[in-house]
Amino acid sequence: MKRSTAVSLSIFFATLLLTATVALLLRPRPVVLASTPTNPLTITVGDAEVCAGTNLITNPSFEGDYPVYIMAAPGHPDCQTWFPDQPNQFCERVKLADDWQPYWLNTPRTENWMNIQPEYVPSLPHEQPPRVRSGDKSQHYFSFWSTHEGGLMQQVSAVEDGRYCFSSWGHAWSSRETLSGWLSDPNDHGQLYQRVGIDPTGGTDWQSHTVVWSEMRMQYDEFGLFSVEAVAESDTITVFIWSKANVPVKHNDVYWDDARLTLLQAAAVEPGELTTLLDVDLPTAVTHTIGISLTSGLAWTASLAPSGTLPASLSQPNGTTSSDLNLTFDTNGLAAGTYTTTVTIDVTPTVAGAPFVIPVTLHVVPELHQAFLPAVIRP
Ligand SMILES: [Ca+2]
Repeated sequence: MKRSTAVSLSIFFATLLLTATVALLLRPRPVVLASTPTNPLTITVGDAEVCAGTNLITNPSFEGDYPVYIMAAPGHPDCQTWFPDQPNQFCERVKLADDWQPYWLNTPRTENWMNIQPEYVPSLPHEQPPRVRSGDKSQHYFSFWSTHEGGLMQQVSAVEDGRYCFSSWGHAWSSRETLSGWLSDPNDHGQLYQRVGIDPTGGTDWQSHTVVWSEMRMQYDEFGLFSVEAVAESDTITVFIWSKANVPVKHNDVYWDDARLTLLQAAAVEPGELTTLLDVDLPTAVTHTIGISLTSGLAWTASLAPSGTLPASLSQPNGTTSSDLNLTFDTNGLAAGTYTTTVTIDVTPTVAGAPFVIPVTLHVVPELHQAFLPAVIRP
């Protein structure tokens, strides 16, 4: 070998080594953020829904035309408009299923791969492995060579004190490089976790301490079910679908389909109290109706306080469906005065608000003047 050829080859291999070293150093590092959970990688695929009952979610299958998301004013700096005089409401990277709202963490961003706004797109049936569980689409979002924390939410009307169950099927594709079959790499992935949550107060802040979250886990390549329960504290609740990719690998992609929100158990009793005013000279029989409404699987029992001074009776002592319960008493023979008792309605298994205690008061007066009315309830 000529000396010049040997030198050229040395330079060539040195350049090759330098290029490889630089490429290795410049690749996105597997930086794991402080809050990374320690759960092992799990693939859990169930086939049964856990939230029984009527689905209260609008567009639970994440269908629709997926237009560019227009954020409510004042918008967000990540949603740049084309014109500087317009608010930042045009979220070009966010193409969403109808009736869902996006949310995402936007800080810290001290590196360009940190906490980006995920790119939201529809996923279609022809993709492999299957990314759609039902219908024509699922909600897909991803962060490319970057991390994210965010997802989707929806506000839903609720029965206060009702126990709700929220679930959604989801999975992720997380891998440093593109493997055959577009599968996750179990040895080099983004530490991508998923979970679902409910804010029982109906707020839209996914970082609020009031949000009740399911367990989080890595659910790669196959749909698995995430679910959580919470008792509504308002007439609106908010459901959240969440994911967090901790390592900025090439593919941090998330897919969600078939969300369910159901009212598991709730009971309500009306009215909250009963008051009657009667003339002692006009004795009469009185019937009040108490409305009991409850979801299936619950039973109720009703009782009168043993120490009550009002001699009353109930039309039935218990039931297993929504019922009208009649409370009856007769003022014949009652002297002028105030008589009281209490109706207690208990529910099993117990639900929020139970037992329901209804104070009952009867005023028997010597001369019932029209001036008393309509301040009190007459039978
Ligand atoms: Ca779907």
